[in-house]
Amino acid sequence: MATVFEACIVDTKFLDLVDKVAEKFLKRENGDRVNVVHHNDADGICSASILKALLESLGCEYELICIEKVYPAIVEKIHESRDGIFIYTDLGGLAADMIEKYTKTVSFIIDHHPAKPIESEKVYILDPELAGISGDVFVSASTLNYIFAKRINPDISKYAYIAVLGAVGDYHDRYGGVLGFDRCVLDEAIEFGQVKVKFEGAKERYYIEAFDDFADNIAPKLTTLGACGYLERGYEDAVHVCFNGFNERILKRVKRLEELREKKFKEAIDYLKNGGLQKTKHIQWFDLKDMFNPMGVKAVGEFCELIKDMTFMDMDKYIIGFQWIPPLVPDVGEIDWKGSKVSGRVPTQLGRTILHGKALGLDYLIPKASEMVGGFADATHRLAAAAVVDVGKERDFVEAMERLIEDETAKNS
Ligand SMILES: [Mn+2]
Repeated sequence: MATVFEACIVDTKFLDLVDKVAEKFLKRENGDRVNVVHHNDADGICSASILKALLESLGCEYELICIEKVYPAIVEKIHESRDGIFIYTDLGGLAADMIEKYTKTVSFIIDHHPAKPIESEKVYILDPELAGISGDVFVSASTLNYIFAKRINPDISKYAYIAVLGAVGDYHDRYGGVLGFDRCVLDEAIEFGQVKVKFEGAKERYYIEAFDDFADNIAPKLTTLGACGYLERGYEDAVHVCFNGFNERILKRVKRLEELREKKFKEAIDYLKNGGLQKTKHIQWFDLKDMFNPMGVKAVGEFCELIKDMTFMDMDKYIIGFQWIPPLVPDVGEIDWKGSKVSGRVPTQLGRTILHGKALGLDYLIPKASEMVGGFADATHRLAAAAVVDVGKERDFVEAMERLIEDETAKNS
């Protein structure tokens, strides 16, 4: 039977990929335990929730493992103590080689970030980017998981609204409304009476019936639970919320975490204004070390975003922030590696120069610079990017990035 997706899409390369990976999964999943490794923001949490619904419907034994970043020490630790098969979701697209190295059985990567293809009997990637479709614009990880899960069990359609929440969590409504495959899933959610659309000026808002609230109010709370509340396992509440809505206890927790973030961000701004902000020719950077503890490392990215246009910042310099990765990962245990998360952002003015092609984007600079100091880039876009490096390599990273910019400037002059 043709689904709504097939009916409206000319190029079926992506749907063929869904079929191929779903078949591989069904072949492997018989009785095996399934370990779901997912990201800790709203999209990652919604992805995990959709997979949880699928795995329960199949009667699988499963575990949800929430992580912030993919790096060798954590992947090794996840695989060394677990049997069964693995699904990495909303992360891992660029880490297929690393994941293959530690996989004894089979790993699936269901991600919408840029991915590196791999020919392997152990690792299978489902990623729209590998079919020439932008995962940043047209397919959230939760939409992708929804399409995958529904291909295996059509009953998953009762959770279409969770995919809408994830897409909004990743700001896929930034052009006025969700697009592409996100839109196909939205249409299903509307058809099944789960979601209604409200038009507000030039923007659509998605009203989620089960929550009696809008997706753009709900999704940030899921991210707060998962990211600000990472070390206290707030993501477990967030998964619960996807199926049951908020209750008073969880709303209180969200509020407390929002207040914690506000206090920590104020302290960090004071630190930057009082000598914490360092400058090179093209870069302004800072190292927060464990200043944001007990918040997860998404915090440094949100912080860069918050300060990027503040008056004490230079309008024409790249922004690089570092935050230590907590050595104790709640679902995984103590990690035998000291890492620092790198967040890159740009002030709006420099952003315009980059979009006009007159300055290098972070999608080039961050992966290159992290490679030069032995680190790993993960999520990379032109105006926002992240990586991990060894603690102690922060200054080397900034110098490497500065050299890359200098080389480019010399080429063009
Ligand atoms: Mn995502």
